[in-house]
Amino acid sequence: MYIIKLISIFLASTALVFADTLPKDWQLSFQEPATDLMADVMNFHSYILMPIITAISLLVLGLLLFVYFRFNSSKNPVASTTTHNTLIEILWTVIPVVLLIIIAIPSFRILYVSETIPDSDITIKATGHQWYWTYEYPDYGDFAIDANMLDDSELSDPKLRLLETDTQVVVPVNKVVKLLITSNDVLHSWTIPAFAVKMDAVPGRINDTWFKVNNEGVYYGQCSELCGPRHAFMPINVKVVSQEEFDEWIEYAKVEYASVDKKQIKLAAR
Ligand SMILES: [Cu+2]
Repeated sequence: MYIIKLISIFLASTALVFADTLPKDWQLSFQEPATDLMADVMNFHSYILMPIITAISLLVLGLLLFVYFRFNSSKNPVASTTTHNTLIEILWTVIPVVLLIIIAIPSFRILYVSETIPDSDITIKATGHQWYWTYEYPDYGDFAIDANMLDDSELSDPKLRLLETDTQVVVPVNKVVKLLITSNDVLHSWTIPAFAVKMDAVPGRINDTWFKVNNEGVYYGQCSELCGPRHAFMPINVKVVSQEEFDEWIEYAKVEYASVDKKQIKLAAR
């Protein structure tokens, strides 16, 4: 068990070494978690799944090596004719069942938390299009924001390739954001790895999920449902700011992204 503990500490530490909101060269593990949910997912991975997977792999490798050396034809010229062993057969049925139960309990807990939306402070609606996302803030009036990917020539940092968009989803820090997700054409998926959010955008249907980000910063994700030839070019970019900055941004956004009232245009044309 000591070696399993060492391995799991190593795996957890790799996640810390590569901590950032962007993927890193040679990154082996998750991005730093930005939500409590993602921290739970990472702990589940590092302290339950990885030790079990590692132990099973080592056990199978050990058994293979044992059989290879102990029962090769030079050491064991006359093969045994044994066909059944009740005790071993019961063990190799019961042990995997117990392991699956050990995995299932924390897994279902995380699934329940991710599917149960707490009282939300703000609601955002995301609509997937081939190939960009539109965001609406129904609590704050009638405006919509299109977020298109920036071309390589427009980037401030080459590391942001395929991640940076011209407009950002702005949300306040430490607030429960309820996200409604739908699509205008084909299946897309709204994903931010650091939030543990991945929700399909389905035409004609509204899915919902939520996140509460613990730290200010910019978080990146990409469409995660193969949606067509430009699937890789519809990234997601969430800027998490203080409540004051968010209030200021909302005032700016209401004017900057206001939808054009067609009645007003008609009246003006008369
Ligand atoms: Cu897509």
